[in-house]
Amino acid sequence: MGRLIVVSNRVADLDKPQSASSGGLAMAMAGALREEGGIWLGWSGNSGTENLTRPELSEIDGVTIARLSLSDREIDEYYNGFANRTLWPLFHYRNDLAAYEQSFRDTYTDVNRRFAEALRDLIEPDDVIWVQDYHLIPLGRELRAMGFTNRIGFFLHIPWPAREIFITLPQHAELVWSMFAYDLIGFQSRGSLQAFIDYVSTDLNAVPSPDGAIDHFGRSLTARSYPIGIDPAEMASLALTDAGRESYERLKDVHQGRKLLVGVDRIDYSKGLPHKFAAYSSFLKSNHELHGKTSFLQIGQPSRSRVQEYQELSEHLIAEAGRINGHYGKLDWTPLHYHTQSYDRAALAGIYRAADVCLVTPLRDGMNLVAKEFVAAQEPEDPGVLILSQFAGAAEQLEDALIVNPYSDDQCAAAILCATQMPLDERKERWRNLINSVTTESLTAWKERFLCDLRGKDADGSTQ
Ligand code: GDG
Repeated sequence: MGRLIVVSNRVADLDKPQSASSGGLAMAMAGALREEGGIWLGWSGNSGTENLTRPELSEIDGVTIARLSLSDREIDEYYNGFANRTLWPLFHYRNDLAAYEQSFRDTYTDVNRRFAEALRDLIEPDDVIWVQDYHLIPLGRELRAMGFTNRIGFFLHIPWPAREIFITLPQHAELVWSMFAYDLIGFQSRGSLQAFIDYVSTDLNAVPSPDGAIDHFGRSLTARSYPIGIDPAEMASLALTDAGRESYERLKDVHQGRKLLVGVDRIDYSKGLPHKFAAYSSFLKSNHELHGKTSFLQIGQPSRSRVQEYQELSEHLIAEAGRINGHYGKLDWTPLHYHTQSYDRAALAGIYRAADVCLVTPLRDGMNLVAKEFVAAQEPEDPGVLILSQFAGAAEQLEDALIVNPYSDDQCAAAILCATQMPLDERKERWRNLINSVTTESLTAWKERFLCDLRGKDADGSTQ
């Protein structure tokens, strides 16, 4: 069996697996590669003029890590530009925020070509190549142009938007054309897969077969949904480490006699943080008798702080948190604790375990791993309640959460009330169903399903 080569924008610090800087994708890929072995290529996170075409190689846990540098201009135009100011907002239904600058698009293409060049000397004939996420959509096309006939798969970690949104991207046709270089494309949810199929059937007149095969541009691409998961046993045991117990016990001690609500998000407009604060404010407004009996700890992990919208959001949230505490706080009660710092994963697991309610209310999210991590860290005899946005991919699987529309303050406030009052029997029953789903659709299951489908195709695109 050929080796696995994973390519993503960034590579994680495999030697610091519990570090706070590792985002959802990095955590997921680190777990998958550790089990599988192989090569992981990505940007080092540094700017520089060295290692631009020849990646710096190192070996950790049987995985070869290949790190590329980007120049300052590339970081601005490819990473902060086309990836995070064009595709990210658009794919999260914020086409009002999407910037369409030619230089962004050109540098995005150039950097994808550079990633392909960096791979040229690493690829052997039997290798399977698995490209991750929106930063690298055209990479498969670049590799095909160099003559590689290996099996190449692509997984999109963020939502694929509805056709009406997607076609506002001036280069939509070119982007989809480049996707037909892949043998297999994975989406997080049935909703995202359906949106992609709507596009190819409407704009390309292509009709997918029942198993997801789409023939067009002289190639056969298979498109399916592969909901990403977590390692639930790891999360449960992290909660019981010394660091996990310490954060758990501190919170239990400080919030004795209160219901503790918790939220954990990157500071990103897709995560719906202002709406979440408004919903909590509305809950406080209509439930005076619960003042002093509920506290909300929101962890906001700083993110993409070189992009203006993120700076503005960050300032807005600090002001809102101050407003809520100024309005509702008492001498012995702070209604909202808003922490803009990162915790290591064990501390985070302890925080999840101490929470009575977890609020996961993105306005749009490919999957959302926090929802699954919260479920995995619960105590089976006294589990907390998950409140989950209907617009997170995770809502397709975690049906026993309290599913809400994050745009409705009233609905979210009602869900907070319901969650804080929920009887133990109902909490246990909901949690049993949630943990079943998190355990069955784990990170390992996700990786194995995708790689099995990717490896199960002949190089010419026909199914074995
Ligand atoms: C993208 C997609 C998809 C957060 N704060 C801290 C911290 N985190 C960790 C969480 C979780 C991860 O970051 C966030 O993952 P999400 O899935 O919630 O969101 P994105 O970063 O937007 O991830 C998303 C994901 O890719 C995977 O495919 O689910 O839809 O947008 O693991 O625990 N970790 C630590 N300290 C923090 O303060 N250590």
